[in-house]
Amino acid sequence: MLDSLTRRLAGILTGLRGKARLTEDDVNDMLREVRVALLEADVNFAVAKGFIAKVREKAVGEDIYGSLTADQTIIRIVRDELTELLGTAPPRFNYNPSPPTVILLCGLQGSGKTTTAAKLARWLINQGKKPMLAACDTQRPAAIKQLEVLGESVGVPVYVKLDKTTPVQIANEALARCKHLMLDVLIVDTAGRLQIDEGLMEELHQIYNNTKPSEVFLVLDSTTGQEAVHVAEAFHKEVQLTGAIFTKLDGDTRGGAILSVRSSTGVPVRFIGVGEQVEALDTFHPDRMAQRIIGMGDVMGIIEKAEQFIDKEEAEGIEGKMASGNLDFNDMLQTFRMMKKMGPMKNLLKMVPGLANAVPEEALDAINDKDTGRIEAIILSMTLKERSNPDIINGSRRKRIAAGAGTTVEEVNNLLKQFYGSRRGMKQMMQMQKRMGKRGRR
Ligand SMILES: Nc1nc2c(ncn2[C@@H]2O[C@H](COP(=O)(O)OP(=O)(O)O)[C@@H](O)[C@H]2O)c(=O)[nH]1
Ligand SMILES: [Mg+2]
Repeated sequence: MLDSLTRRLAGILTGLRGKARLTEDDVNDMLREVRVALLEADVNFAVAKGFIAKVREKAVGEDIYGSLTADQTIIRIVRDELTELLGTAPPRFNYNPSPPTVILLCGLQGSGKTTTAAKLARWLINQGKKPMLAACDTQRPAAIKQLEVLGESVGVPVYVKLDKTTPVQIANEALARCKHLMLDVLIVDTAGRLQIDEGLMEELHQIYNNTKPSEVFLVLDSTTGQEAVHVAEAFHKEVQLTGAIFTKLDGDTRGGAILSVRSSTGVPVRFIGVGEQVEALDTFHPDRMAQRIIGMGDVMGIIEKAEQFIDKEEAEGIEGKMASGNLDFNDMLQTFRMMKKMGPMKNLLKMVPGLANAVPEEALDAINDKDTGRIEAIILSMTLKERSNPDIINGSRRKRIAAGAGTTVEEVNNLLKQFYGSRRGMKQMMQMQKRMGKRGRR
C-alpha cells in the first residue's frame, strides 16, 4: 500500500536525520524532492504544491534554521501536514438514532461496491451490529448472485428480488424487512456506472430520498489514480457523500488519489480495501497513515489487527503453556492458523516502524508464507499423539512424517530442533517476564 511513496518519503526524511544544522537550502532541496515524490505517487498537482507551501511556511514560522533539532522538527511538520491533508481525526460512524441505519454505496462499475458491501457487513458485525444487505444492482443478474454469495460467507441476510422490481422498490422493501427483523443496519449495493450517467444518477437520487441514508459512501478504485478524484467531485455534486472508500490498495498502486480526495472535495476517506477477501477492510486513520507514509510505521494498526484476529482465550492458553515449557505442535499449528488470519506476513512487517524503508522490497517479498505452509504440512503429517508429545518422535517416525509431508528427514529434523530451541527460549523469556512483574497485558 503506497509502498513506493513510503519508500521515497522515508528515504528523503532519513537523509535529514541527524544533520547538525539545517539551512534553508537543505530544507528547500528536501521539499523539492518531496514534491516530486508526491507527484510521482499521482498526488494532484495543486494539492502537492499547497502541501509544500504549508510545510515551508511552518518551517519558517517555527524558526527551525540553525536549531539543533531542526531535523526532528521538520519531520514532525511533514507528518502533521500529511495528517491534515488526509483529514485529521477519523469521523465517527453515523448510526441512525432510530434504527435501522442505512448505508448507501455508490460508485463506478468495478470499483468494488459489491465486495465492499460484504466487507462493511463483516465490519459492522465486529462492532456488534446486525446488518443486512440489499441487492439494488438489477442491471446484471450476476451482481445479485455475487452479493448473495458474499452475504452468505459473512453470515448476513441479503434482500434479493429477481422479478421486475425496480432498485428503488427493492431498497424500500429491504428497509421494511430490516425493520421487521429488528436489524441495525441496511447496506444498499447499487448498480455500477461506467461513467456519470444521468439515468443511473436519477436512480441513486430516488434511493437516497426514499431510504434517507445516514452514510453515503463512494467506492473508489485506487488504481485509477487522479481519475478517482474527478469521480468523487462528480458524485459529490449529485448526492451528499459522507465518505469515500478506496479499494485495491493492496496492489502496487501509486495511490496518490487517497492524498488528494479530501482536499479536492472535502469528502473524508473512511475505509480502505486491502484485498479481495471480506476481512480486507481497514478503517482509515489519517494520523496513522501519515505516520506510515513517512516511514514511522503503524504500531497501533498492528496491535488492532492482532486483537481482531487472535482469540484471546486461545492466546492465553498458549501463553500459559509457553511459561511452563509445555508447548507442543498443536499449539504451533494453532499459532500458524491465527497468524494466517492476519494476512500475509509481508504486509504486517511493512507496518513495523522503519522496516518498510530499511528492508529492500525484494527481501520482504522473499518472506514467504509458503515456509509456514511447509512447516504446517510436516506438523499435519504427525499423529495427534506425536503432536502433543514430540519426545516420542524417533528416527522411524521422522522418516514416516517426512514421506507424508513430501519432504526430507533433514527438514523434519530441523523443525524439531527449532521447536525444542524455541520452547526453551520461550520458557526462559516468560519466566524472566514474570520475575520482573511485567506482563505487558492490558
Ligand atoms: N485486490 C483487491 N481487489 C478488490 C478489492 N475490492 C474489490 N476488488 C475486486 O474488484 C473487482 C470488482 O469488484 P466488485 O465488488 O464486483 O465491484 P462493483 O462493480 O463496484 O460492485 C472484483 O474482482 C473484486 O474482487 C480490494 O480491496 N483489493
Ligand atoms: Mg457490484
